[in-house]
Amino acid sequence: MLANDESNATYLGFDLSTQQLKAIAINGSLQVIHESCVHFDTDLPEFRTHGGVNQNADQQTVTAPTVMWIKAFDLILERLKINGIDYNMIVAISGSAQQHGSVYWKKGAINTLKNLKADNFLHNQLSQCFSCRDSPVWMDSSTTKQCRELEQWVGGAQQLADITGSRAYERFTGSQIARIYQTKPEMYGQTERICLVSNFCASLFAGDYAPIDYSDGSGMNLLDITTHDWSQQCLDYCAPDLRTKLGETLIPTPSVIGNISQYFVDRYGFNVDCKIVSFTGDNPASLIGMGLRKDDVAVSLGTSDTVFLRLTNPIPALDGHVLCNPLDDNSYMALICFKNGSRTRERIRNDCSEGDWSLFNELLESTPRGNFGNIGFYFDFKEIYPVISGDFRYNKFDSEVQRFSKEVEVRACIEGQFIRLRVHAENLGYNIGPNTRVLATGGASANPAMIQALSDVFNAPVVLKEQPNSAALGAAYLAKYSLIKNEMTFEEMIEETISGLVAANPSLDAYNVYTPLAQRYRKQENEIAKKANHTLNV
Ligand code: XUL
Repeated sequence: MLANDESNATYLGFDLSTQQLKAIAINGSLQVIHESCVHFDTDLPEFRTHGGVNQNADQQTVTAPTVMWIKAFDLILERLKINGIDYNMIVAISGSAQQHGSVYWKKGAINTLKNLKADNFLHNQLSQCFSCRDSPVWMDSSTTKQCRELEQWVGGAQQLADITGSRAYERFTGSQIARIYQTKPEMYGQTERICLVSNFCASLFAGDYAPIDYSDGSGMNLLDITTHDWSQQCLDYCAPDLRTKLGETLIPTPSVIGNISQYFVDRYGFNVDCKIVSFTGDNPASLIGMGLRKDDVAVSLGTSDTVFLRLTNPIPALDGHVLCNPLDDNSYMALICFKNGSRTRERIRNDCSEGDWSLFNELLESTPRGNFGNIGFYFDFKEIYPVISGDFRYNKFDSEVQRFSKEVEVRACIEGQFIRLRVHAENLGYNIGPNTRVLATGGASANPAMIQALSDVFNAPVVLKEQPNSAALGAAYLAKYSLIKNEMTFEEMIEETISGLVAANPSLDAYNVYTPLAQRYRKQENEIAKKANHTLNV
C-alpha cells in the first residue's frame, strides 16, 4: 500500500556534499523522522579521500571517485533501514548535491543502469560504467585557460554573465568539460552521457538518465538563464556533440522525473509508485531548506561569508552568480560568496581584543554606527572579488591611512564585511525594501553585537536560522512540494514549519548612516579592484 494517507506519507531528501552523504526523511507535516549519514573519509576509507576529495600535487585538480558516491548510497540505504525507516511509505525522493561537479557515463552504461539486479549492490554493478573514473568537483581550479577562452568566445566576461548568469569560473562545468575534451579526447569520445552530481544521483534512483534541472544547470556557464535552454554558443566552445551528451531537455527543479527503479522496489521494499523528483544543487536546495521568502536575504557567516537571495530582475555582474530560482521558473536566485569571513574576524579579534569576543563586542559597541566615516577592507586570503589580499583603510575624506585605533578597526572590519554583502546583493539587482528580512546562519550569527551591526547595515530585522542540514532538508521539502505545487505555493506549504527568532531590529538612523556609506564603499572597492587590475562595470 502506498501512503496516500497524508499521516503516513514520508518524503526522503539526500544531500551529497563534499565530505558526506546525508539523508533526511520527513513526514507530511514536514517534521524530520529519520536521519542518516555516511562520511566518505571514515566510512569508505578504501577510496583514500581527504575531506571527500583527492587533490593532485599542484592542488589545482580536485576530484572524487564516482564509485565512492555510489557506494555511499548502498551504505546509507542499509543504515536508514537499520534506523527503522519504512521504505514502503516513501511517496517521493529528491536530493541535493554539490554544485558544478560532473560525472561521465561510458558508452553502453545505460543498459546496466536500466537492468540492475536486486541481489547485488549498486557499486558492484556500476563500477565499470564511467569513462572518467574520478569526477571533477567544485574545488577544482585547473581550468583557467578554458575560462578565458570561453569568455573570449562569447565576446567577454560580461557577455558570458549576461547569457549564463556568471562570468567563467574554474569550477563551473562548461570549462571542466572543455578541459577533458582538450586533454583527453578519447575519454570524451567514449562518454555517452555527462551528468551533474545532482542528476547523476537522480539517475541512480530512476534507473535511467535523469535530466538536468534549471537551477543546478545554471552553475555550468552553459545554460541560457533567460530561455532556460542550452546556449548553443557556449556548448560550441566546450566540445562537440555536447547537447546530446548533456541531454536535450532541461527541466524545472520541482519536477517529477518518473517512478523509482524496480531495483529499489525489489531490494529495499520501496513502493512501485514512489516518485523520483528532480535532484538539484546544494545552493538552490539550501534556499528551499531555509524557507527563503521573496524579500528575504539569507546570510551565512562562516569560514566564507555567503548570501542567497531571490531576484525578479537580475543584473548579471562579474562578482556573483545568478542562478534560476528552484521554486519559480520566472525568477532567479543570486549566490554571492566571499572567502574572507570568520578567519578574518578572528584575526582582528586577536589583534585588537586579545582574542576575547566579549572585549571585541565592547569595542564594537563603543563606536558609533558609520564609524566616524572610516571604512576598512580586510583580505587575509586572496578574495574572489576584488582578487587581492591585504588590508585597506580609508578615512572619512576617502584618503588611504595605515592604521586605525583598535575600536575603529573592529567596527571597520565588521561594517566593511557586512556592507560588501549589501553592496554586492544590490549590484545583482536586489533592492532593500520594507519587507526585507535578513536570515542569518553560521557561527558569527550567535554574536549579538555583530547581528545588530548586520541589521543596521541592511536596515532590516535579522532573523536567526540555525539549520545545519538546510540542503538535505530542502531536498525533502522539494520532494513534497513537487507533488503538490499545483495546489499550493511553497510559502503556504512551509508556513507553520519554518520560523525563526527576530534577534535584532535596525536602529532609527540606520538608513541615513549606511546608504551613503555603501556608496563610498562601492567606490573604494572599485579603486582596490583597479590595483588588482580589474573592475566591475557598475
Ligand atoms: C557554489 C560552490 C559551493 C558548492 C559546495 O558555487 O561552489 O558552494 O556548491 O558544495
